[in-house]
Order: sequence, then structure tokens, then C-alpha cells
Amino acid sequence: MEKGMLPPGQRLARGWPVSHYGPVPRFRAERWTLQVFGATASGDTHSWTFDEVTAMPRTTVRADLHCASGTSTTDHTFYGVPGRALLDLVPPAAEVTHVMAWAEYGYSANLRLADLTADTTVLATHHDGEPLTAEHGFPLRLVVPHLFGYKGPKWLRGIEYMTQDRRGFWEERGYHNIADPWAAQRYSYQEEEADEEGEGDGPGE
Ligand SMILES: Nc1nc2c(c(=O)[nH]1)N[C@H]1C(S)=C(S)[C@@H](COP(=O)(O)O)O[C@H]1N2
Ligand SMILES: [Mo]
Repeated sequence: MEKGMLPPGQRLARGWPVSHYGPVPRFRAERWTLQVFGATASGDTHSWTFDEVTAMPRTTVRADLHCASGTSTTDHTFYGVPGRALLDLVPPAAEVTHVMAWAEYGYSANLRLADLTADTTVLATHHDGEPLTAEHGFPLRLVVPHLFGYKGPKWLRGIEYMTQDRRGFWEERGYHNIADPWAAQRYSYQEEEADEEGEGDGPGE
């Protein structure tokens, strides 16, 4: 992205500050799994250890991150499993329209299926060539660069396939269900003003 190209109402943060709700979990490899569950085509739940996740297909994505509170950080390089690859490994039932991304301590974020399969969506293990730090989501963090940061859970533990939409953690607490930063979709009250394309009129526009 060109310098200065930030979504409306966003300002550049210095460095990469840490922002999340609640404590940072400790990683215990022997207890850790990534699960894909819900409306899978087979009806089965799939579960991988962290070592198995690192054997999945990998990709590198360059991304900017936008927090709904108004700060952005730019030029991140994330490395990890493309969201698309999970769908290939565990085909969803034909009726699946949305997913819930689940993290430690019950944090969750709902996404449209197309958000998970987007080219730049990645289950990241690395940032700028190094394993993620604990504060930024080690061992696994979902990165959805085309949506506000709350759609990208740190400490990711599961993907639930859903046959209808259901609101996640911040979406239930007044934040926008879609969260497109370029449309300034910050708050759930904007959903009522949305037009048929689902575009919200954000503050300051
Ligand atoms: N598990 C979890 N993931 C989370 C959050 C959280 O509270 N818990 N906050 C989200 C929000 S609102 C933002 S803006 C980004 C911030 O990520 P960063 O600290 O790496 O910039 O993490 C997202 N992922
Ligand atoms: Mo955020």
C-alpha cells in the first residue's frame, strides 16, 4: 500500500503497539490443538497439534492492520497457513455461509466464508520472519487484513463452520458485524443505516 493510504478516520501508530482484551495465554504444546468443527461436509471434527499445523501449506502475506479504535500499523509480513488451505483440508457442508474463529478464553469473531478464503487471509505463525510474540498471538493468529483488527483473533484455537451468521465477541458488544475499515464500519448501529451493498456511513464521512 502507498504511504498515507489509510482507511478514513485512521491514524498511523508508532511501532506495533499491543492491543487486546484480557490476559496473554501461555502456550503448552501438549495441550494445544487447532480444531475445525461445526458444519463440516463429513460431519466430523478435525484436530491438529501445532507440529501438524506447521506441516500445512504456507504462504506469505504483506498486510496493514487497522484497529477499530482508530490506529493502524502498516507493512507487516505474515507467514502461515492460507485460510483457503483449511477449507481444502476440511471441506465445509454446502450450506456453510459463515465461520466463527475461536481463540483462547472464549474470544471469538464471526466472518463470512469469503473472508476466510480471501487471498490475504492467513493463520499466521510468523511475523517479519520471526515466530509471533506471545502478545501478538503466538503460536497462531488469524490475520484478515481487509477487515478491522477485531476480526483477527490472536491465540486462535478453532474454526467453526456455520450455516447462518452469529455474532462474535466484539460484534455482540456494539461493534460492526462486517467491519470493513474502508467503509468505516466500526459500530453495530451503522448496520441499520447500511444500504443494500452493506456499506456503512462511518463517523467523519
Ligand atoms: N484473542 C484475541 N484476539 C484479538 C483481540 C482480543 O482481544 N483477543 N483483539 C483484537 C483487536 S481489537 C485488534 S485491533 C488486534 C490487535 O492486534 P495487535 O496487538 O497485534 O496489533 O487483535 C485482535 N485480536
Ligand atoms: Mo482493535
